[in-house]
Order: sequence, then structure tokens, then C-alpha cells
Amino acid sequence: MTAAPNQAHRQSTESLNVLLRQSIEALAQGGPNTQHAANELRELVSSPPRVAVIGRLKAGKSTLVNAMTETRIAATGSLECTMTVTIYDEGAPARADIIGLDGKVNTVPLGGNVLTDLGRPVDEVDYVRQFVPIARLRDLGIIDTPGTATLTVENEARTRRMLIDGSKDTQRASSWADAVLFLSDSAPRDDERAFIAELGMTPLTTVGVLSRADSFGPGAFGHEDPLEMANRYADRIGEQLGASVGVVVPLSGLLAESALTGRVNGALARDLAALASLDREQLIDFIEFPDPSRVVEGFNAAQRDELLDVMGEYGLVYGRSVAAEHGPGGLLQWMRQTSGIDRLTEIITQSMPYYATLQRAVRIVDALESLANQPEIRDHVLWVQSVLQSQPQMNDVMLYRSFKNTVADSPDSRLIPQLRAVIQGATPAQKVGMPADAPAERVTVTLRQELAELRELAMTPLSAAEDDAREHLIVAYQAAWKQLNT
Ligand SMILES: Nc1nc2c(ncn2[C@@H]2O[C@H](COP(=O)(O)OP(=O)(O)OP(=O)(O)O)[C@@H](O)[C@H]2O)c(=O)[nH]1
Ligand SMILES: [Mg+2]
Repeated sequence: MTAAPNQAHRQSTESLNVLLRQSIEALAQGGPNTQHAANELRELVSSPPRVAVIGRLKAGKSTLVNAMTETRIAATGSLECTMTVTIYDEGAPARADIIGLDGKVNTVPLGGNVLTDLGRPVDEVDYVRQFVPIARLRDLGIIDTPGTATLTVENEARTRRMLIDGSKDTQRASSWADAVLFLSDSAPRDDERAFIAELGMTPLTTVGVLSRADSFGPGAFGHEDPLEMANRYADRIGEQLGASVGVVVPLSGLLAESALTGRVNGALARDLAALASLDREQLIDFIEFPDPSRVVEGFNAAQRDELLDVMGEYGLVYGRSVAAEHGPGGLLQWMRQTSGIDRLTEIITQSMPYYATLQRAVRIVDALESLANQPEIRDHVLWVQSVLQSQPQMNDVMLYRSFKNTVADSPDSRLIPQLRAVIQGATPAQKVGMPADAPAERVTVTLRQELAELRELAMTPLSAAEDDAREHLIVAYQAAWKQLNT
């Protein structure tokens, strides 16, 4: 029986990680000149891949970080604004390393609280790395970033320094991002699209999030459920983002954060249930009156504000009957389902670690290539490269590299969907975009057709990236064909 894609990908992730670690160790054997680069790369491969959360000011990035870690770990709010890039990695005891632009590192213990004091001016800080005992971070670390496309130029500069300039710099390898969640609560702007393109990711490592979907369009008091509207609109945003983003998921980070960080209890569910019988006008009055007890007896303003803080207006309008009928347990379940977090979590935990590992492997291959330009270490690096390239795990890496280059250089290429299917698929059938249970004879016929078309493509003008992709596709289809016919 063939392994399911996720299981196959998990095994590939593990064996690829082992191979990368061995290569870095081999690199370090090349004397003092290779050690410096090797140390930084070793630091990189000793932590799991990481996903960076990016987007405009107040897009809901830190709220999503809290939901994903099921802990209120990042400061959020209309006044709070994320000022430094922060990496969250699994580790104990909970502590934060504050890395200065001068290279100095200050470590402060974290007592389960949000880090508030950096101990030095924020302009002197390069980034912060927090170690927290959260199992979820074992497969994929998270990077929270200051908003881009804002008037706060320094904030955007910090995000760019980390994700764009840093990604080209082997000296900063230990803080590289290997995948991205791009948050936007409306149509993406040109500068955001350009920013995403500069990250050098692929549609498999870039997930779009239509954030704050609970207040989409006219919001909770509009004529239509904003989350349903957001669901329809997400695909349009996907089209606007073009080739660089794989899928766009609508999300209410607020409902997800509240549900997953323990902000919903029996008292809150009872308060919410007390609103179930109000009509629309009464509910608006309840939210707007300085004294809500004029609408619902016994309610004070602090209780009402807490309800709004935890549930948002959407949660009040749409969640109150759920609370009345199903109590706190039912309310929690509804919040998770409605928020969209389950779908996003599935993407992040099931498929993203593998693609992020491929993305990272490509960066390491590129780093070795640039190290090979240094005459004093050239021979040693070439040896490491040749051993690495001869390993079977590298076929997927080189295929992914060619996918990445094709997305960057020829975003409209007809080869992109084919490359994607080959990388995503676990079985020969899936690799040519057919269902896993398609009959072997039909898959063989399709493979033969695809191979013939790829060979013919050699006669047509292709970009260098496409030409390379074509060759890798041929190798992958031939391997699939062999698998079916031996
Ligand atoms: N209604 C609603 N509010 C949200 C949602 N996500 C975040 N917010 C609110 O929006 C405000 C900003 O959220 P943050 O998570 O701090 O946003 P951010 O993108 O990290 O902001 P910066 O770090 O300043 O760029 C907070 O008051 C959140 O409660 C959401 O899904 N729905
Ligand atoms: Mg933030």
C-alpha cells in the first residue's frame, strides 16, 4: 500500500533534515575558513523550519500567532503595535534572547507573560528570539513581524531587514523564514504584491489569509454574514495575488484566539446567552449605550466590554443563540469552526513543514554554491556539494528549486501547475494530477503523453528556468513511470 502524501512527506522531511545536517557537518570539516559559515548553517538546520506572519499594520498578525500557539504570547491590540521581529521556537525554560544590531545578546526569563521590556532601545534591537515550551512549535517555528506598507517606516524596515536582506545573507541563516502567511483584510496593494515576490517563496510556501473576516464588508450588522462574504471573496484575492500565493483562507483571528487561549468560560457563555432574545436594534443599543443595563437587566459596562473584547461584534450577533442552546462547550466548538482556524491549522501542520524544508534545502544549496566562489575553500565546498547532489533525497529539492525559479522568472509558465502536482503528489497518479486511485493503465498513458509533450517543448522558446524545469519534470515522470511498470 502506498503511503498517504502526508506520511510520505513526513518521512521525506526527516530524511532530508538528516542529510542537510550531515552536509553542514561535512562543510565544517574544511578548516577554519568554512567553519564560520558552517556554524550559522548548523544553527539553521538544528531548528525546525519557520513560517513568518506578514501583512499590513493591524492586519491581525499577532492575534493569529496567539491562536496558532494557543497562548497569549504576542502583544496585540489597537494601541499595541509589534515593533520587533520575533521568532518563536520551542524550548524550555521560557526565555527571550534579545539580539542587538551590535551582535550582543541579552537573555531574559519569561514567566508566561508577554515580553514588554526589551532592556534597550528598540532601534538597537535586530530581532528577538523567544523559546517557549509549546509542542506545536516543534514542527514549525513562527516569526511575528511588524506591519509592512505602513507609515511607520522603521517598522517596515525591520521586517525587510529580516525577511528580504537577511535571506540573501548566509551570516543570518539561523533566522531565515522558510514559509509565509500573508494576512490582508482587503484587496492586496501593489507594494504588498511586490513584497511577496521579493521573498522568493513559492505557492506551496505562501498561504494567503483573508484576515478579520468577521468584520468583512459591512460587518456583523450588515445584511449578510461577513464570514460567508469573505469566503466568496477569498478566491478573488487569490486571483489578485497571482502565481505567488497558493491558497487564500478566510479567518477570524479574534474568534480563534479567544477560543484557543482559554478566554471562553461558563460566565462569559451565560452573559452571551442573555443576549439571545434581543432584536437587531436592541443589540446595537446594548453595544452603544454607556449603560447596557438599560437594555439587559443586570449588565454593567465592564461585562459588556469584556464580551466585545473576547467575541467581537460578530461573536455577539451570531454566537449568542449558540451560547443559549449549546452552552460554553458548544460555543467553543462553534468559534473554532466558524473562525476558519481549523483549516489554516491543517495546512500549517500537515503540508507546510515539508514544503518549508524543501525551501530551506534550496537556500542551503544556493549558499553552498556561493561559498564555492571563495577560492580558499572552493575544493572542499565542491566536494560537499557533489556528495549532497548524489543523494536521492535531493531529487525533490532540485525539482522544488526549479519550481521556485520558474515562479520567479516565468510566473505565467504552463509548467507551474505540473511542477506543483509533481511536488505535492505522493503517488504516480497524483504526480500527474490524477486521483490516487486512478487505474495504473490510465496513469501510464497520461505519463507517456506528458513526456511526449515535454520533449516537444524543447523546440519552443523557453526561459532558462523553464528549460531546467522541463528537464526535472521529465526525470520525475520517468521515475513515476518506472514505479508503475516494474
Ligand atoms: N474583529 C476582529 N478583530 C481582530 C481580528 N484579529 C485581530 N483583531 C483586532 O485587531 C487589532 C490588531 O490586532 P493585532 O493582532 O495586534 O494586529 P497586528 O497585525 O499584529 O498589528 P501590528 O503588529 O501593529 O502590525 C486588535 O485589537 C485585535 O483584537 C479579527 O479576526 N477580528
Ligand atoms: Mg503585531
